[in-house]
Amino acid sequence: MITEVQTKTTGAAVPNIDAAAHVTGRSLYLDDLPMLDGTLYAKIFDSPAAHGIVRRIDFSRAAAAPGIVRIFSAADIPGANNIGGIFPDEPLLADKKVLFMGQPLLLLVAESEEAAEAALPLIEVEIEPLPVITCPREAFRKGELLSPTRSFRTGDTEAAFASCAWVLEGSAETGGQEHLYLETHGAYAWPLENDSLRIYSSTQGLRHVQETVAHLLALGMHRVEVDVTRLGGGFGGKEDQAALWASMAGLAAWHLRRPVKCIPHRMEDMRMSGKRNPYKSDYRIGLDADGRILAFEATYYQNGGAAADLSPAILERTLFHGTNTYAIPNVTLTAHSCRTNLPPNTAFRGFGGPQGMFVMEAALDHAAKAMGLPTFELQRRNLMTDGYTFSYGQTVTQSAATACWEEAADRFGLTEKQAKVAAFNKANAWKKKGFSLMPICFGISFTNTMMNQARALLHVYWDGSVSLSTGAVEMGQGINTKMLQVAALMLGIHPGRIKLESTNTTRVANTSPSAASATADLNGKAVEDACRQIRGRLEMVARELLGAAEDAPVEIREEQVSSPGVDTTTDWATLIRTAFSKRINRSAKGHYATPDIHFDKKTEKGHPFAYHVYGTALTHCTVDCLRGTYEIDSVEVVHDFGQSINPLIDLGQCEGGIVQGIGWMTMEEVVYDESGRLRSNALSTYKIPDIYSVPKVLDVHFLETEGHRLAIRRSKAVGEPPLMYGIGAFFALRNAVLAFNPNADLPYTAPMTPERVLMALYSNKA
Ligand code: LUZ
Ligand code: MOS
Repeated sequence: MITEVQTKTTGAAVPNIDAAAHVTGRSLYLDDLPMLDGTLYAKIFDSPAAHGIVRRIDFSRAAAAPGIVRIFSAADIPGANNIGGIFPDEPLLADKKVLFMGQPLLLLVAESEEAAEAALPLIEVEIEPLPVITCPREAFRKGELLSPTRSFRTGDTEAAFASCAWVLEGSAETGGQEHLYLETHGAYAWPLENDSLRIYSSTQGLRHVQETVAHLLALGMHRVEVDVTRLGGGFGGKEDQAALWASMAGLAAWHLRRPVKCIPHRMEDMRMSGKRNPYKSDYRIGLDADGRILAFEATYYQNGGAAADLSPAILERTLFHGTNTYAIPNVTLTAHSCRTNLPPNTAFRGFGGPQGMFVMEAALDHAAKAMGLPTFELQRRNLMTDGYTFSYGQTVTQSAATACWEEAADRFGLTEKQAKVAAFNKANAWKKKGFSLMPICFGISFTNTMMNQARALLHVYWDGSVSLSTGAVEMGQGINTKMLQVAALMLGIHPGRIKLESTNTTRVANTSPSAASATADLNGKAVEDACRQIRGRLEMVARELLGAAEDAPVEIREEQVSSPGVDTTTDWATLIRTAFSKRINRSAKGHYATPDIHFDKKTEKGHPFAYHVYGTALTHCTVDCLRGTYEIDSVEVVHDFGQSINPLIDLGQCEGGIVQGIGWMTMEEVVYDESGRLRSNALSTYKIPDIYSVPKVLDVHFLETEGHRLAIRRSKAVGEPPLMYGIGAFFALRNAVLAFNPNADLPYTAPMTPERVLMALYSNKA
């Protein structure tokens, strides 16, 4: 398959530059940093109650325990006791009131991690309980909103419903999802001279960490340097929430003037950190007799947890993706961000988009079943084409929705496979197969226009080697390899000459988080800008060196510098040494801000996305109807990568996203009990996909396409969109259950765990 990928796209199959270090264990993660003498360890004491008033907290015995250096409480914070990003509504250390189980109350700092852990049970706390809310609908009924309700509207749904041949309504639910980055959260803070700190953080968002720590300590941001080499995964979990751990380490290092490490164990990380927002939603869909959707309404109740975190932004993306890839003339979408007594939920690959798309797919499936049509017929009839205007005002251009769909149906033999599934189900009493199609459409850009900017810093050294810093964070997604490719292509030199530096706030400031699938586009275009500046200066030097005319074009390719019609070349190293002797600047700072995008939150209209990414997945599964267990037989995809700059890396992102999406839709079940306690608090109780649950066939075909001019080298963003193919697994499984028991009671509630499947197989709809 990889050979096919290579020949079918323009990109180079440059291996991930981290690959060798990863497989030999030499890549450096936060906890691999050499330890400074005198390093202390910080442990968080977190709330044992989900909601209540702190009546008494006594840490005198813990403070006297061996190895304890100091215990910090909210009173020790010199500046703002806040880690909230969008709203300042989340204290670093709770004071009088706790809002979720796992909320930090105290910070223990000790000479060793063991000493800190040993002292934790010596802390005494009395919390007067208050009522605990875990359900977003209940929170909504009680007026507990994290941010104002938002609505996207186009056309007139009420009038349209009156003229529909079919109107169906119902509810849909999706669960949370634990990020389960292989590397947990963490930070290592070093006090520096002149009232400064350096923080090594496992974060996707350096700016938020820098700002939070600075303001916590009542410092200017210039006194806090944040450095990131790489993360062992982020998936959105470290977009904003990394600020907690960095603030803890920073607070202690600041007071004690010693280096402090704060890295949670897996169960602490799972207990204290937020996850993908669960949603409960209602929908109403209206269609004409031919199955064209005339009207769609949805109301989303987002489970935000106890503080806003990124939930209001996530809510916005739910609205943007509420109609997925369908052209619907009349739309009303309403979204509530609801405050519950759970850890604040946060960004997770897809950022509210998958939650919105699931509701749309549930409504379509509901309608198809009522009309006696295969769901894919309704999906196909409603695919949007160029000229459709989304409820938020952006008009579709370069839609690849139909192209992906038709190619998938053709290439993977939809009609034959449909017949095969029917024949299998006829021949087998206790095993049933199901399949589904899942078309996706995902908008690329931060929905907050301001965030769509990036910078890069490039130095060419005396020997012609190159140092490249960007605002992008490498978290396993291969961003550094892509940035290196962009620079090598732009400068016309061998990739081996270029080194990607750590991400550091003193080299590239005011970064947007590596998120929104936009990191390669934004930072790559900033790299292009820096390279263009350097090339412009070098070309003047080259003309002189080659004896070319003042306006002659100069080529730098494969390290050779030439000019058409000039009978000589020179090499890159010579060019650079000459530039040096002529005292030409060989450093550049690149900047990029996505053009053409805007959004007006008052009218809820605009053009928020640089472009959209499209694709279609065909998913097959087999259910064991005695046991309720199942297997995903195949996921076959036609995906719109544009002109992939690195098909190997993009394929990896696609495969990983699909498996993560299937996990969310099928086996990953975040469970909090009524007291707000996380029951799925370890890998023994929270099941993520393993090698056995990966689809046995995972075939990703690259759509032949032009790409988009706002995508880096026309290579479209790939981080998040493939996750939503996983939604297809839910509907494939649902169809298999219905093949066994057409009267099964099977609400649109994800995840479709084996337990749910087993109960449904032998259930009866009232
Ligand atoms: N983060 C963010 C994101 O702040 N805004 C977004 O639109 C977004 N989208 C996806 C992932 N993270
Ligand atoms: Mo909620 S537990 O759906 O009111």
